Amino acid sequence: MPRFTHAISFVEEVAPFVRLCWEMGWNEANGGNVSWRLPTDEITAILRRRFPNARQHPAVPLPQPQPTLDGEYFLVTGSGQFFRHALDHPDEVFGIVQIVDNGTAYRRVWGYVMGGSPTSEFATHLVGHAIRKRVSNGRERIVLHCHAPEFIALSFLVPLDSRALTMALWQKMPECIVIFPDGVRVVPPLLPGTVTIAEASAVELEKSRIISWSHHGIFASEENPERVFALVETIEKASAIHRKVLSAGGPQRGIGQDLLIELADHFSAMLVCEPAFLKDAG
Ligand code: 2HA
Ligand code: ZN
Repeated sequence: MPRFTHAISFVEEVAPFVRLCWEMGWNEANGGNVSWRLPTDEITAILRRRFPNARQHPAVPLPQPQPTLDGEYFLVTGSGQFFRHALDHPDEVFGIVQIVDNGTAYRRVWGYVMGGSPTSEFATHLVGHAIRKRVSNGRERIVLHCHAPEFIALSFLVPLDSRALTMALWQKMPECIVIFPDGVRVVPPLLPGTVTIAEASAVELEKSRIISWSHHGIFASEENPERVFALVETIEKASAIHRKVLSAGGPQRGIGQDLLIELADHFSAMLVCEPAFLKDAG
């Protein structure tokens, strides 16, 4: 495959991952969305240099003000856009917006060339960004929402309970407790794109980078496209193993509590936080 290039380095970096999400079967048609909080100095320099005559767009009010994100720039997939088209039509699939007016509105600054606007889930993404920016001291910058099939399947098979889901996944592969010690936090089935699901998600995002929108998909926060992809990939792999095990009659055993404790100790330098579910269970 020829290397993908783009005038905006952030589009060049994220678009191949977005396309890969479609290839993985995680983002059919217009399913899913991604938003990336860009470093302000870098993106303003790029926009000034590459698009000096960009037109000023009007401010659009946000349903939930986010004062801690005022002034921030976000690269966001457009409403109704297909992940499959990320490499062929990046200027349609993606746009860049800036949060303005003390966090009460956004305005488009680049992209969405066929018209359009950020994803219908943008308000929820901003809730996620505001919380995870604070909790991670600014490390986490990108939110990815996918309809990962094995992960969704589990919401029909296991209790809608954060501990039960997390333990089931941790017990399937040694990597899991190391890669997501914060666990997966479950949000009940709620209407997508609403303030209600955003508020329920906010409660869980205080505790983990990863939430399950039950019967709908995964919503995960990380530092950059590579890392958020790897996080979802690992969770989806463990979900597939768990689903296979359930399909074969259910687990006869799992990676035991002692080995989970050893794993968390041995790789403690790599963990983003203490594995709270493990400690509570022990
Ligand atoms: O279609 O995935 O959650 C976009 C979505 C809504
Ligand atoms: Zn969705």
